[in-house]
Amino acid sequence: MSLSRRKFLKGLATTSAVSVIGPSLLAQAARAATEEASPYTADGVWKVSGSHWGAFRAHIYNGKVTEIKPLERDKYPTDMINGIKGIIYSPSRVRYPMVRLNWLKKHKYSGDTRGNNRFVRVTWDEALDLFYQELERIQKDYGPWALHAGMTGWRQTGQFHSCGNHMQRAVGMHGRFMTKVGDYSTGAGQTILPYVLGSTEVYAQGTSWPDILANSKTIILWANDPVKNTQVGWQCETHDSYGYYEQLKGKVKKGEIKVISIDPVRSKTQNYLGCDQLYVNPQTDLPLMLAIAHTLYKEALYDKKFIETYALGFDEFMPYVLGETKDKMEKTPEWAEPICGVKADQIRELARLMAKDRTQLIFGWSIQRQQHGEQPYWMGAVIAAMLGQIGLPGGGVSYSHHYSGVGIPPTGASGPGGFPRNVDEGKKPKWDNGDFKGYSSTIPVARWIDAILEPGKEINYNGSKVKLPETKMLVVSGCNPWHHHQDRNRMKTAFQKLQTVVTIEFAWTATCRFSDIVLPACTQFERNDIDLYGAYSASGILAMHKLVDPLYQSKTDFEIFTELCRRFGRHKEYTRGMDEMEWVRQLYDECREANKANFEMPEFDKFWADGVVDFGEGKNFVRHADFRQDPEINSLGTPSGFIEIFSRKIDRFGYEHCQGHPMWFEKAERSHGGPKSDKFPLWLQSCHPDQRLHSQMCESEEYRATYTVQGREPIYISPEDAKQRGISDGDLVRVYNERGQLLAGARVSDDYPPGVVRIHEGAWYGPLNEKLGAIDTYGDPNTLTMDVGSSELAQATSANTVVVEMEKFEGEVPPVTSFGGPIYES
Ligand code: PGD
Ligand code: PGD
Ligand code: 6MO
Repeated sequence: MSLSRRKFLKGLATTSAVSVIGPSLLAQAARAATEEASPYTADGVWKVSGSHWGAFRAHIYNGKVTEIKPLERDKYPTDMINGIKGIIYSPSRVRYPMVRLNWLKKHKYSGDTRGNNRFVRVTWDEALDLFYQELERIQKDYGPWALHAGMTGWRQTGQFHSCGNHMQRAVGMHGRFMTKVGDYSTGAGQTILPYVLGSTEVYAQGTSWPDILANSKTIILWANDPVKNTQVGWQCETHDSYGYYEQLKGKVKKGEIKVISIDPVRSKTQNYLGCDQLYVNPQTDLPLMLAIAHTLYKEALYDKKFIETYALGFDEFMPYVLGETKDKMEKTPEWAEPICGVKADQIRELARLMAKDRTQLIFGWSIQRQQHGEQPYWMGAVIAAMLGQIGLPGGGVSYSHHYSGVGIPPTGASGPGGFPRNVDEGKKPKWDNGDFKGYSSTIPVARWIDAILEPGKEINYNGSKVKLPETKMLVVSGCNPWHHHQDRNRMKTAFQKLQTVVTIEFAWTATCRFSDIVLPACTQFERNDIDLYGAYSASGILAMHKLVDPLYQSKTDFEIFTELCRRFGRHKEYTRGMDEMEWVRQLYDECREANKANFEMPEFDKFWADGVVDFGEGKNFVRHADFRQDPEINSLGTPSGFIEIFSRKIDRFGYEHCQGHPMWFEKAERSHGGPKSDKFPLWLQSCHPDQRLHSQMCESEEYRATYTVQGREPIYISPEDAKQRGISDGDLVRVYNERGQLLAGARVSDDYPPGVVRIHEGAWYGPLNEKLGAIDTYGDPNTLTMDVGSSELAQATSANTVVVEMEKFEGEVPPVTSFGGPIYES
């Protein structure tokens, strides 16, 4: 690299479309070959399909799914396959188009009763007419700023029916709307890391497991539970990662690789691997990390040459660590010990171990879903830069190995495209009004409740100002905001202000309860589709055969929005004149064309009949190897092209809680002696569920019964904390803080240390009634979480910054109100 450029930069641095499988040639071909390729019983048929939980064969008899079993190729299927049938046949299915009683009868929006769950059944035509009239009214009386149709989430798999695309294309053909930037998963990480490493990293391919297994001597799983979290994938999951976990387990046992899980909780992965745990107080990883950096520096264990060649800003950062700037505290292990709860000597040992040999840092995402969540990710990159192993096989830092098969050697094949999300090129919405009246048309995703409550407020976001638009109407599809957002009582207050909420759903979630118009979508198991098999590995292409016809009066999202578009004469444009199977075939044919130079793919009919195209083994990949090889030619996407330990750009934003380099900031709430812990001594972590995908599958009755306690969501608690409160395993408990209260069932477990409790996110909210403060009868952790942005930079969710207290529940036990759908009125 040219010295002059480096010096220069250093200076700067500082209704069912296809109802019954008819006698079409296609369906006949599919049936014949599926029967051939799979065990066939005389009294039914087996069909191949796939899901977030993996690929499977489903047995259908008499129009009903009777059994689901993993596809033979899946060697490590998840237990959650057993919950799928219960999604289709859930008592909580949305059966008919429904309109909220008070909204319909009073038609003054009646926000005060929103959430009372009293609904009137209407016809499809009535429901769609109302939906259309409301869109018209909002665009006419207000403008695009008053409509929020931007939220997206974990829609079920399948590239054609990807429901957020359908909703946004159709609503977008009618008029513009406010949308969002970022997501709940990695909002802080994906915003900070482009400044530091030049890409989001969280959604990037990571070093392949064979390289890690062959080269790493130490693996640090930092706030990471991959054995739990790779059970699901954004596209149909192969579960091939588990083969590598198995090998890792063998190497841990033989002492060939040391794995340390830095986590307050003994995770599923730790229990599986039999690896070490380094306990850390919740939300205090930053002090631990700063003390590691201090040790590496003081003991001259860091790679000076790497820092000089590949990074900028070390000289601006180290004075903070050494206590020469800002808070004037030297970040010694002794300084860190009382905050993070790790003994100073242990911190030193850890730093030495990391520097001794090849070390791979692998972060999970939970620690960036907390206040100042940008900081641990930035600091992780700084430690990795100090260790000097970025770009080496089995070294450096990863932020993605627990996600969707990252680390399985990728084949490089192209996956099928999807149904278009946008209005076609050259076309304009019916209401062609782009005037947002000075409001921002895009807001950070987690700030949408702020927009309802404080319209016109200007907030900082990633170097710019965002003026929150006054939302009057929401359209929700493929996500469950009354699961995913924080602080239910605050949400209740906000929803009272809304005029109209339309939700398109197959499960009667709390979001439906707080809506005005609910349209019954069918599940993915009631439609034909196509998917990539293995989101990051691109292992193959999967046919998703419709198992049964849409139940009750449900329709595919495609059909629902075709009918909406018909109301303003744009249905032909919306569908492009194609039906479901024509779309699926086209997506396959385009994919086949894109792959033709490198991968053989059969003609569509054969693929559809076989169920899977397998692209074979992938090739190993080492993250950042090209940058290491030549940082000039393969510069990073950061402003300087180097790793930015100090970011001049961020520094210039002048933010309080995200400054020019990583720093420790105290949280608004923290256990173990932190703020508010005197009143609420327990940290509530709302990790991702072992037996659900967020809120999906909570409606699966029999499966839910395998983990609930007295019909409630479990709260995991340490034996010490349980004893102190007179709580026994299996007791019903009330969990509370200043924001809310909920009922849950106690599970006392040694995996949890004192001061830490867990309720998995996605537990269905079941308020006793729609009033503020009403107890949640099932155990949704977001009844208690705090709704503040991570910092001025990312404005991401801070779901994991929350403390609570709990007690054994005495008194009359209210029934669970979460499940079973609405109260039908006439
Ligand atoms: P899901 O439960 O998957 O959660 O939030 P998200 O909203 O994505 O909701 C998807 C909804 O879409 C379900 O209700 C499902 O029935 C519906 N749906 C699925 N497929 C279709 C379809 O084809 N058509 C239609 N019409 N509907 C469909 C997830 C979000 O939650 C995420 S990703 C994260 S990382 C966050 N995590 C946490 C956390 O760790 N802790 C807390 N406290 N809160 C969180 N919230 C966030
Ligand atoms: P979590 O389970 O919330 O997973 O992936 P993410 O990595 O966010 O947390 C992982 C670990 O972080 C836990 O063991 C927890 O104890 C630890 N942890 C939490 N806070 C701290 C802390 O302050 N310090 C330290 N050191 N450790 C901490 C989530 C990812 O999972 C996402 S975003 C999605 S959308 C997917 N969701 C699911 C799902 O819903 N269900 C399953 N089974 N799998 C999923 N995979 C994906
Ligand atoms: Mo997520």
